[in-house]
Amino acid sequence: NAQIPTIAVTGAAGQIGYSLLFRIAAGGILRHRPFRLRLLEVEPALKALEGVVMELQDGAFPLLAGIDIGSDPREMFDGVNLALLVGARPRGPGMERADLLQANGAIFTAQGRALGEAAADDVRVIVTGNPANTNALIAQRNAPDIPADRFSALTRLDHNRAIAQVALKTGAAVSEISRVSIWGNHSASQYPDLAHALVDGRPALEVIDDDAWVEHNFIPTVAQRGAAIIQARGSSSAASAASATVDAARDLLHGSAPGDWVSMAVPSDGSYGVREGLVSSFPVTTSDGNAYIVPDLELSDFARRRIDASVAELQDEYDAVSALGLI
Ligand code: NAX
Repeated sequence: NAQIPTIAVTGAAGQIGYSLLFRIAAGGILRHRPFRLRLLEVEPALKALEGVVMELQDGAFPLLAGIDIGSDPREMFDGVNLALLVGARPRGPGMERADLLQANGAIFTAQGRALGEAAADDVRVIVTGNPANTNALIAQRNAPDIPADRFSALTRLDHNRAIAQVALKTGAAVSEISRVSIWGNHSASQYPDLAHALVDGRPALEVIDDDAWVEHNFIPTVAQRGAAIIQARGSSSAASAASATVDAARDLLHGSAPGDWVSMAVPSDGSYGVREGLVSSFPVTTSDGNAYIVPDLELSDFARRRIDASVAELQDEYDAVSALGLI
């Protein structure tokens, strides 16, 4: 039935997939209408994925109208309205950054092309797999028939981590914290920014009243949270990454909260001096599947330097994948 929306998830047999699929199935993204899932994995992981499908069936989720699995992106992306690109090649021991970009380049050029050929006209694409910004850039550039602004990379986990740290510091409820921003790359160079954030309607920096904490505790804690979780848990953040992926997709389709914004890495339109086309994180409002960069925020010299440094890293990645012929 062509009426039923279809959500594709790649890397569906992985760690994030194991949390993500059940959140989606329970109505985390499309909340009131039936949908289908298309799950893409590499061939050797399809058997494990069959087990996940059995568990999804056993959830008896009322909105889950059907599940297909496969290893051919062209088939799995056929007619999809939302594609969550989670599967990626992790950095192995002794792997140089160029090797990582090349390995992921092979995945995201193929998936970009397949999306361009097969996805529905209204497709939206969110890339969670790392290096997320540059993987999104590669997919986008290999799908020239899909408008560039349909592609984004996930920095919502960083955004949520920033809210959590402010809640812990101030004792405020998460729901009282708004207008937190993540700028730049989803990497340790990102700039988590509280300059415009509010805690219960008051400027967060006034409520916190501790600039040293912001610079020396908040920023590094948010930017290096992924490493801290690996250290503690012995494997990388998965449930929180799945939760953030659901948040990002839900807000993209249904809209960010009035008076608030979210963070997403989107192809730059040149805003805030970020070179046009680079997929960089900005504060954005969302509605009906579109993200709009929040305009006219004032940036301090410190913010400017931090954003420029992270964007320089994105430019390096851009130059590297360009030299490899991936975009
Ligand atoms: P896993 O290694 O558990 O799962 C990845 C899955 O992707 C595997 O099952 C693998 O077979 C599959 N895969 C690989 N190549 C594929 C292809 N060409 N087509 C379809 N599937 C393919 O990793 P997991 O912990 O689930 O993490 C997935 C990705 O998310 C990683 O790249 C990870 O670095 C990234 N993350 C991104 C975050 C973000 O905030 N943007 C945070 C969490 C996470 O680190």
